[in-house]
Amino acid sequence: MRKSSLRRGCAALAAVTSLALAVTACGGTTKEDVKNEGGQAAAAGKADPNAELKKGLTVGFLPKQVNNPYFTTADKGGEKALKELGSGYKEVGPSSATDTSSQVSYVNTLTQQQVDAMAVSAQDPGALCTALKQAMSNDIEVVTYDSDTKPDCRNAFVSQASAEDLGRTEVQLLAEQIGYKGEIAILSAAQTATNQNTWIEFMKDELEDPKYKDMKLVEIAYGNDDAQQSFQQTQGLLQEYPNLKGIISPTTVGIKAAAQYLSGSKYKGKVKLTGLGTPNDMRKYVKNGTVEAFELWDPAKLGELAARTAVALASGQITGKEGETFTAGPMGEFTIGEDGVISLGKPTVFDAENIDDFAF
Ligand code: RAM
Repeated sequence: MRKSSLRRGCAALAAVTSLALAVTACGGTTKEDVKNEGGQAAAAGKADPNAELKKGLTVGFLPKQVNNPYFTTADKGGEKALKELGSGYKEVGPSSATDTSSQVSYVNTLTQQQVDAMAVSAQDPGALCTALKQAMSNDIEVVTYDSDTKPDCRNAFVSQASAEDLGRTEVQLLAEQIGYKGEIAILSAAQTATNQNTWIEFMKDELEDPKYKDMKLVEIAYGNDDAQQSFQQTQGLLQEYPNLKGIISPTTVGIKAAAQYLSGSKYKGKVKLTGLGTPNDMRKYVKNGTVEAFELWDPAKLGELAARTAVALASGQITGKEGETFTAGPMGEFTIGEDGVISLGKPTVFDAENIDDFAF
């Protein structure tokens, strides 16, 4: 048995008293106790690449937002992998991509429920740290996927692609479409989102290159991964900047809403739009000439890799240190990079030529 009776006692205590108090009272002893029970490699804090993958674990997925189709696809990928591995899956999460406080409550609930691991897409880099550290001190493996927290607040981050690549290529895609000239804007998700903010920093850096000297970033708007807000923000950008030539929306909700607005307006085909979208959402806007090209990774594969990473951590195959390797089932071998980052791979650029080859 992986969990000690002492740990169960602590969880019971956590259920009747404040979680913070219970965790403080039980934290260290419980963790060591469980680690010693779990095997020598784990007790010594070392990965054992030959450790057998455990079955019967429970992994809780906590996306930024449960009613976002991108996360539905990602988390289903996690669920499928866990089923194949003989472990259990649950998903909890808020319905708004700006509800940071309820994300904290969900982390605490998963900790109280003694899941073996959690996979979290963080709405804010710092806000979840205390709760995630409490989870880790209760011997729960914490994987972030899609949107990271700080490296010391989780065991590993499963990244969709290199953040630098994503930021730079989105600028390159738009620049080609507008002939390297004119005013551009960004329509992002929530103002706190770690993933979008990281990509935007690389976009700004890319724009420093002299080849973009005739392009000007005039505004970064936030649609909060809400369809209506993103639609209104797009409308607002075009009212405010009548000479706007292009928009980058690095969010599946934002790009879809922006495409919807442009497609029904006089700007269709004139104001260019690129960013990160799903082929299923964007197909009709590519076919009707609103959008030329955009990119994304396969969200289901991201969820699958998050699940397989969580199980490898919970089984002691990896600890999240740079240089460790593990086999993620049919996805092949992955090596953990700097700061515990595991990268899914390169994104795909979709356009009229290839969009019908993808169904997610
Ligand atoms: C939205 C979310 C998610 C992001 C994708 C591209 O669904 O903001 O975090 O990775 O877009």
